[in-house]
This record gives sequence, structure tokens and C-alpha cells, in this order.
Amino acid sequence: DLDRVLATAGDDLVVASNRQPYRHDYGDDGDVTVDRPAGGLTAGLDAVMRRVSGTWIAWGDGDADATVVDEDDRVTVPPDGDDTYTLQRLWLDDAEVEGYYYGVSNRVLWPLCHAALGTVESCGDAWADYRRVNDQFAAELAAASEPGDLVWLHDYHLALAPQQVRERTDGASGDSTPNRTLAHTWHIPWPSWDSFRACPHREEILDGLLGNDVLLFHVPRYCENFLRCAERGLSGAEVDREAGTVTHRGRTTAVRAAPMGVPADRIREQAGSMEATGFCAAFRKNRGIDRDTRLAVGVDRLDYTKGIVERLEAFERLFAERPRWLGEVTFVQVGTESRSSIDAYRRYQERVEAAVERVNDRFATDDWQPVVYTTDMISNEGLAGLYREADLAVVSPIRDGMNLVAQEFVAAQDDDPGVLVLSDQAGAHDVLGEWTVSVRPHDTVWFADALDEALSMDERERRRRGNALADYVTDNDIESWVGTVLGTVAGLGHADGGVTTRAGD
Ligand code: GDG
Repeated sequence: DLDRVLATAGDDLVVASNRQPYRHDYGDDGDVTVDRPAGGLTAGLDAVMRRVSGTWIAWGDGDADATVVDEDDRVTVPPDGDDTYTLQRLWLDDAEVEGYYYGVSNRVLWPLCHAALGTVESCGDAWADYRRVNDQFAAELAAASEPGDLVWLHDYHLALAPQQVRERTDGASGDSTPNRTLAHTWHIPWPSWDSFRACPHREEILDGLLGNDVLLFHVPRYCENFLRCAERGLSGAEVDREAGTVTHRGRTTAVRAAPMGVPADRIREQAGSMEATGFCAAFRKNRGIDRDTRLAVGVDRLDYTKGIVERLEAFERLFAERPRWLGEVTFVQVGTESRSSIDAYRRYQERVEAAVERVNDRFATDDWQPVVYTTDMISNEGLAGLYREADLAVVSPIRDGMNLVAQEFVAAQDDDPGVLVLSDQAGAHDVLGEWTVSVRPHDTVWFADALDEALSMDERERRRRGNALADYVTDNDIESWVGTVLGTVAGLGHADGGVTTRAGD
């Protein structure tokens, strides 16, 4: 369990991610406003960082001048409570953000890893920015850690940083033993070699990641793909598929699956809160949804990998072919704006809006709307309430590393659970699939049938599946995930690389 793992001998944990867990804004009057962690990853890791009192390095997305609190750009978070850790921001100028974040991370690596090769853009000079910003992260990581520490990196924004940390640290102590333990979680899919070979800088990406001691993906499929890519893409790399290791430049990297979970207990609590019920009542009222109209819900960043357009086509077909659902069920799509400065994202937002309009124009009546679409950011409690209120969640990505919404929906249910309709292209399907109503996002006929099946499912079957899903999501929550990752690192047999909790824990 996590406490035991956290208590393993060693030093502090140093984490690096593109996204920061908190955003501080300093008003003219000196008041500080703090935005709380919103997403699954930052909220989950925040809880761990409080317990180990480590250092978290992230891009300080926001206004540097308004945020810096001491000359080292360090803040101790959270501002209240006793358990604190150091949050260290990296300030990037506009050109760096454009090249590193938009240019390479989101115009090249994101579509590439989701096998959306037609959406991959040319990299040009952005590659130099990506490499330079990764090296800035590496410099901060090297400075913030000591020999024996565990450095845990996150995601596709930081593919080069592991090897860059090695260059800055290994050998610095006068011997050749690796002196930091590096672990890296890749949150999105790893594609097949046949897709990955389209990557303009594929050798450098592989080399960068093989600076890690352990490289973690959500599901074994991605590990297999990575091993294959290392075998084909890097001459001299030795791959042991059975052991799940790659040996390259004298270092052996273990490639492991650790499926991420969600803070299930907290979500369950939030779903039952007054705020949650209040949100749902107000939402129905403001959106003109009758109290007894059944709800289906979809929650996504507005991203072309999420299959929102295909989902709307499936609802359109459901209403056309099974008119008994007309007036009975409303599909609520929560679509939060994302990466809007990229054309592909703007175009996708327009396609979603057009599909919503089309379905509504075709079927809406004076007192019923088939689709309710909102781009408002909903509070965590409101969202948990909406999950509980809904009879089904429709999670239908075209490709998705894991997908936390599927698990959040499960965690939010009470003893009268809703049904999860889940695409077999999501990592989440590898762990939850047997208890969901599965769909293939592009098969509209199957998809519409699946929606009908989910809406018609009898109570006994709904409970049977709901209970199994809830058991999985509770047993494999975010703490359990952190425990698995840290346990995997401990199992590598490095003398150091564990983390200690603060005294008294
Ligand atoms: C990447 C991978 C992998 C969305 N709208 C609201 C809101 N959200 C929250 C959800 C959920 C999160 O955003 C989205 O997480 P996902 O996992 O679904 O997807 P990505 O953002 O693409 O995340 C993915 C993940 O990394 C973790 O490894 O699972 O495969 O693509 O937590 O709840 N939250 C609130 N209001 C909203 O309106 N409060």
C-alpha cells in the first residue's frame, strides 16, 4: 500500500510535468488567489507531494511578474495547511511556448501518438524550442535533486528531458553509477512502429526516453508498441520482450504498464454533496430539461481524438431508428475548450457545434431537446453530481491513452448505478471493458444499437455491472496507482530511489 511504499528509505521525490498543480495570481492589492488543481493527474499527485514534501517543477503558465513570490521563483504550496511542498515554475517566453508546447507537443507528438498521421504538422524550428525547453526542465531537475533521489517525469512534453538529466548528473559524482532514479509516465498511447516511424525526430525521442530507469504506460499494448519501436527505430538497442526491457547506451530501461486511477472516494463524496444536487437541479432548470427526462452524459476536452462528432451521429441514428427514445432522453455534452490556437482544434469545435445543431434541428420539440451542449467549465462537485444524475455515460474516443472520465463516472454512482458506454479504443477499455457496453466509435450502426441496449438494460444487469466496475475503480484508485509506480521503481533493485514521508507520518 501507498504508506508502506512512501516509507521506503531514500530521499525526496522530484516531479516534473508540463501543467502546474496550482496557479497563483497576485492582485494589485497584494491579495493572492489560488486556483486549485482541476485535472485528475495534478489533483492526485498533489496529495502525494504533500505527504512526501518533495519538489514539483512545471511550466508557470500565467504571468511571471504577477506570480513570482521570491527571487528563486519558488512557492510553498498549498498556502494553507501544514503539509507543504515546493512548487518551482519554469517561465517560458511566447516563442518557447509556441515551439515547445504548441509546435512539437501538440501539433506533432499528440496526433502522432494517437495515430492521427494526417493531423501531424511540420515541425521546423519548433524542434529546437522543444529540445531547449526540455533541457531547461532537465537543468531544474538536476539542481532540485540529489544522488539517490527519485525523479518522476510526466508525459509527451518531456520526452528528451530524461537523457538530458543524465548528461547533467551522471558522472558528475566521479563514478559512472547512475545517481538519480528516473521514472517517466507517458499518459497518451504509444503507437505501433508503423505509425511511429512517421515521427520526424524518432531516434532522438526514443533516445531521450531511454534515459529513464523505468518508462510507464497505462496498458500493456502501449508497452509492446514501445518495445517494438525501440527495436526497429534505434540501431544498437537491445530489446528483451520477455523481460520488458531495452538496453541502450549501457543503460537498461524497464518498460511497464501501470493503469492510472481516479480519487474514487473523493468523487463519491462530491457526487453526494449539496453542491452536486444543487448543480443538477439548476442545470435541468436552466437548460429546460424536465425532471423525469433521462440523461446521457459525455465529458471531454474538445479534442479530435475524443470522438464527439461520431457520438452525435450515433445519437442521431438512435433517434431516427428508435423513435421511442424521442422526448425520453437528453444527451448532455460537456466540451471544455482546449488548445484553441491550433487550427485542427478550432475546426473540430466547429464540427461539434454543427453536429449538435443538426441533431437538434432534426428532432427537437417545443418541450424537449435531444442534445444539450455546454462549453462551461463545471466545478468538480457539479461534474460528480452530473455523473450520478446520468443514466449513462458515453465515452467514445477514437483513441485515448486511458480516459479518466470513464472511471470518474463509475466512482460517482450510488447503489442505483448508471451504464458505461465505452469505446474499445480507450486504454480504459482494457481494464473496464468486460462490464461496459462496448462500442467502436466509427461503427454508427453498432453504436446506436449500443445506446439502445444501455438505455434498455434491466436493473439487475445494471447493478451487476455497476458493482463490478465500482469494485475495480475503488481498488485501483489514484493512490493505488502511485503505489504501483513507486513499487515498480523500488522493485528495480536500485539501492536508492525511494521516497520518505515527512517525519511523524
Ligand atoms: C490525458 C490522456 C489520460 C473535463 N471537463 C471538465 C473537467 N474535465 C476533466 C475530467 C477529467 C479530465 O478533465 C480529462 O481527463 P481524460 O483522461 O478524460 O483526458 P485527457 O485530458 O485527454 O488526458 C488520457 C489522462 O491524460 C491521464 O493520464 O487518461 O487518456 O489523453 O478528469 O473530469 N473537470 C471539471 N469540469 C469540467 O468541465 N471539473
